[in-house]
Amino acid sequence: MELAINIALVTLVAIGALTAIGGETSRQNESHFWRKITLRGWFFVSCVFFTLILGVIKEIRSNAASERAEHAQTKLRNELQTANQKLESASQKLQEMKSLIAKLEKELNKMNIEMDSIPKRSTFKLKIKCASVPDMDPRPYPDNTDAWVDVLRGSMSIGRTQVIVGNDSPCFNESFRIPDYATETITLIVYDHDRNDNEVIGKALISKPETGTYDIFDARNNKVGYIQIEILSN
Ligand SMILES: [Ca+2]
Ligand SMILES: [Ca+2]
Repeated sequence: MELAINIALVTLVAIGALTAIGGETSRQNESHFWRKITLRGWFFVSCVFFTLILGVIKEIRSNAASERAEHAQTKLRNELQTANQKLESASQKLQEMKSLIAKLEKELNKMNIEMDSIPKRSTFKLKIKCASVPDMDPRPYPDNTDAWVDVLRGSMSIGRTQVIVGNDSPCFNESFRIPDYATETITLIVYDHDRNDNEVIGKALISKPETGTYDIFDARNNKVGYIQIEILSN
């Protein structure tokens, strides 16, 4: 549209100029103003008038275009400012999230360390093999000890062996399942079975269950014998 107006303006100016220089535009012998103007003169006046109209239209359009451009620029500037504010807010949230993740990682590492420090629980079989015990039934009672063993995991009773009658070197060869074991002490309480009661011979304390021989201590903490055990997988 602007191009068409410019071409029209240039054309009108050229036509007006050619009209003005192409012949007389006024009559010198006519005293009345309007009658002084010749037909060529009126044509020239028309060209000037339309040139003026087109010039005004062009200026109005140019001004409107400038206002639109300024408005668009202001809008873009506002949008850019809003986008920058959002970017800054997002950046701040990102920093907060990074710090939260770092804190969570630290907590997770702490929990992992704590979990690693918790003893792993396992289940295994403990076999009571042979033992050596003192003679708890000296004469005139029937000679030799009638031994049996009570098995405990911590304070929990696991089971007991059969009585081996009249033998100071009894072999039990009985296995017991030790469930959910962590760090509890395995206690083997060795008894002598008597007619009316069970006489405690002593205890073997096993803090770390391994196949081997463990000493039996009486109530005065004197070593009175030993007992052999074997640790088997579940
Ligand atoms: Ca006895
Ligand atoms: Ca006995």
